[in-house]
Amino acid sequence: MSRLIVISNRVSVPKAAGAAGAQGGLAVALNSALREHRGIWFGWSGQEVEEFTGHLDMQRNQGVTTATIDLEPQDIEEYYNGYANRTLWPLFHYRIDLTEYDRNFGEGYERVNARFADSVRPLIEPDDLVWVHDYHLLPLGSLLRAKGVKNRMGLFLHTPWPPTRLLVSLPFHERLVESMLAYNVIGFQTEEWLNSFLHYLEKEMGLPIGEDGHVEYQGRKILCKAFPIGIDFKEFTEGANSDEAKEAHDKLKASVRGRKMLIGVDRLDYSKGLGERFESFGRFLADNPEQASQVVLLQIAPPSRGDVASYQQIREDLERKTGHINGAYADVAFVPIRYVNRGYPRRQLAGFYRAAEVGLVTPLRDGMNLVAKEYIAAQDPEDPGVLILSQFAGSALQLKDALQVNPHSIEHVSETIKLALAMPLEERRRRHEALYDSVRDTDVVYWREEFVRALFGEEATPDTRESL
Ligand code: GDG
Repeated sequence: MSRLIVISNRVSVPKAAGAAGAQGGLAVALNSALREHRGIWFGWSGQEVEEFTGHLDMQRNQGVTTATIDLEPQDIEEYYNGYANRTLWPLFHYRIDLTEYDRNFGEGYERVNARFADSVRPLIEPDDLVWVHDYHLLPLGSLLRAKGVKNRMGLFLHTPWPPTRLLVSLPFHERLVESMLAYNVIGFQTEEWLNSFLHYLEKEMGLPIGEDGHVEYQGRKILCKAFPIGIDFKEFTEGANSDEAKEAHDKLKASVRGRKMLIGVDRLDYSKGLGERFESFGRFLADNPEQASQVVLLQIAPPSRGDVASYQQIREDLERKTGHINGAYADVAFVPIRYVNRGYPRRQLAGFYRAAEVGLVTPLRDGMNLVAKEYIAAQDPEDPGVLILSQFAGSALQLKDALQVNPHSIEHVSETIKLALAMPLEERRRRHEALYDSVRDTDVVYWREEFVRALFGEEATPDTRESL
């Protein structure tokens, strides 16, 4: 069977046995794929060295080989903090107001992608399948082709793909998109992002789009397709039924003393709509004074990308909003917003989700959003909570039975909170059942199998397909 070479910005090294539950769903799925396909996971170690050497640190853990390189401070500044997180991330989340166009960032991005290509090239054998992840590494495939790699290569983008009108604001956008056409498969989270990409190919490059999503470019066929990512359903639901989850659930329940709880869990990122969420909750408290002392919002928001100014600003903004709302509605024994800037082990998180009557997932723009799926998977089916979900999350296309909202409309979200808190058990169960089936049936294993199957492409024999 072909080996799988997974390439991403960072590598998530498997934890020692017994601690496996601490990993995210994506890491778990890729690790299991790598074990099945005897693969290698290549990426940046997260470490800094004074001068780039290209030294590969190879390790073997839990049946998976990882290969990592260290980067220099200038690489991290220009490629990671710069082009990836100050240019592409905001642009891909429709925030051209936050997008920085700095030529040094672009050069750093190309330099680091070339360093990735140089370092991973010797690891690739002729029958390997190469699977590249995310916006950090869009041109990597074309750099590997230039080094003679003829293997089948795929790219999966975890973020949205922006509308053409926004993308053309990026200097050298033509070069960036053209470089992506070196892959055999280009995967997106949803049809919406896929269609934006195809629109660009059609309008800006004049490429005809085949009925089946194939695009022809320079005599090669490229499959562009949506592969909606899911959670590791089995691992997550096992975790949700563990003693650790139950203990976290019971402690949290006891601490709210009979009040109803809403929960948000998000990396501290402006794309997640946290400011609007807090404002909506404040509006709910203002409009429903009889409930103001009976409802708590627990917001877990581990900081991320703290070296980038826009992330420092969102953090300050949220501290101000929390202080304002808590100042107005708290009393000596109660605060309405519990705003927590740290992460928790996954099993505890599952217990927290189950303890909350309402899951608030209100990003302004999100490739998919796994928290929405985790909230559903963690519920007690006999007495499930209600999911309020932004219409701008990729997951909204699948999770039709959630209460969908426009997160920009403070009034609409506030009214929906009221509706969710009052929803009768029968309706909660009916909605939950449909949502649960969808989260279970399109989990991360399904996602990975679909992608790898597409990556095998025409070359796959019935036997290799079977072995997936
Ligand atoms: C990108 C795309 C896409 C959060 N707090 C804690 C914690 N988390 C975990 C959640 C969830 C994950 O982080 C966040 O995933 P999301 O999908 O919600 O969002 P991004 O981080 O922005 O991910 C997104 C995803 O890639 C996958 O393709 O869905 O659209 O932006 O799993 O549970 N985990 C733990 N403690 C925490 O406190 N253990």
